[in-house]
Amino acid sequence: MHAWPAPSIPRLPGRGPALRLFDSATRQVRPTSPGPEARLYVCGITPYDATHMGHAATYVFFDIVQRCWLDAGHSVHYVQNVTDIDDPLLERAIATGQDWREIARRETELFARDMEALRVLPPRDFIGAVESIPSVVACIERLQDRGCVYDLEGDLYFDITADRLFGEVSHLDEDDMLRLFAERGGDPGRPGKRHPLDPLLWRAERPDEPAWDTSLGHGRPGWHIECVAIALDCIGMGFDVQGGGRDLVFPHHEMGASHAEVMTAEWPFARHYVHVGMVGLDGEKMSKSRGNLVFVSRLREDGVDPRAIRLALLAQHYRTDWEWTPLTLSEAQERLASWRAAAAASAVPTAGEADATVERIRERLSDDLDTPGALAAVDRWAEGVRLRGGSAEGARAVAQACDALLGIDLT
Ligand code: 5CA
Ligand code: ZN
Repeated sequence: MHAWPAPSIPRLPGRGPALRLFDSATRQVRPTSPGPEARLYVCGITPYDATHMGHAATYVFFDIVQRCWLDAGHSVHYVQNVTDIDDPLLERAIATGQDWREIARRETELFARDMEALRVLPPRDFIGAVESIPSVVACIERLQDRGCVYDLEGDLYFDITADRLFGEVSHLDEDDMLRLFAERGGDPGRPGKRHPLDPLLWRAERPDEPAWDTSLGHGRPGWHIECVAIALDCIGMGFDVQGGGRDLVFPHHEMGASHAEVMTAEWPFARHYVHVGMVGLDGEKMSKSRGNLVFVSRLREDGVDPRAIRLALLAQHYRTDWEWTPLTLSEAQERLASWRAAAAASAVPTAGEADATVERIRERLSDDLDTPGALAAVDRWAEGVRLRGGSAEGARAVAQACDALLGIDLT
């Protein structure tokens, strides 16, 4: 698949500090320690509807991860999947009478336009589930060689008892696992399974469902193995960060780690598992199935500046759950106007203050992506310029840092 065009990023003088991030598996903020090339996998969309603020928050925060690594002197190999075959897509196709492929194509294209408008750096590899079917099949065959796959009426399941470390990502007790598994696409009650939590690797063909002819028979991939196959193909075991919204901690990222570690007999799948809090509306998680959505594309159509949308997201700490309200957007619009006014100012030289602001942005972001702290530093600088004036040189330095680190172009 083709991702979207990359925005340009100014290079800042000096280097940013090492990025520290909260890892769900070890439940602490730890330094990331990438090699010259940092490896990032973020779970992508299931393209059956437009990009809502929850999706946008997830991709904008991982965009900050990438920008921090670039600023710290790493190159970044960023991989993102598109779950372009799965139950929700087929259900939407039946409900609307459209072809599932056409829905997936159209919504993926709209997502790319939204990401471009939000100045999100594109992944180097942007890979659909359908195009990764041969890799998925190879992964399932490797798991079969390990003796941890069983057949139930043609469907293939992974035996979670093969993984001694099962639970290492989510640390949930079994009751919570069972509840979340049922809520998030699992089938704990299916008769004949060895363990209720065993996840589906391969789904045999059903009437009126698409299927692919493979050495495993006629069928389609399960969900978790899709991300494992794509990640291992593109960036291999032990990559730096696997990311997504918090709804993916269990079962998706738990199962992915389990599949990959049993398959390769290596540990870990990812060195950090990083999760963005849920964005809600009216007290409920924003989701396609609940229908309580604010879409990026709708706001753009209404003429909202995408930079204000981005600033509205960055005003939250990525780990907290929060609600989108009209005030979230109006505050971001005011902030954007104040920053732009300061960036355009050029009077008394106060370049020192500008340099301190740039260092403060770097320092706040490297501390587990404290975007509210980084935004407050720019607010203080803009307020200083408003009260006392500022130099053109200082304004350029802060504007470049806003562009490079926060993805906000103040021109
Ligand atoms: N295709 C799978 C991942 S492999 C999937 O979860 N697709 S999705 O379209 O449902 O979500 C895309 C990304 O947005 C995921 O990382 C998901 O965790 C995140 N996400 C979904 N809803 C929200 C929300 N309300 N708040 C924050 N992030 C969300
Ligand atoms: Zn995924």
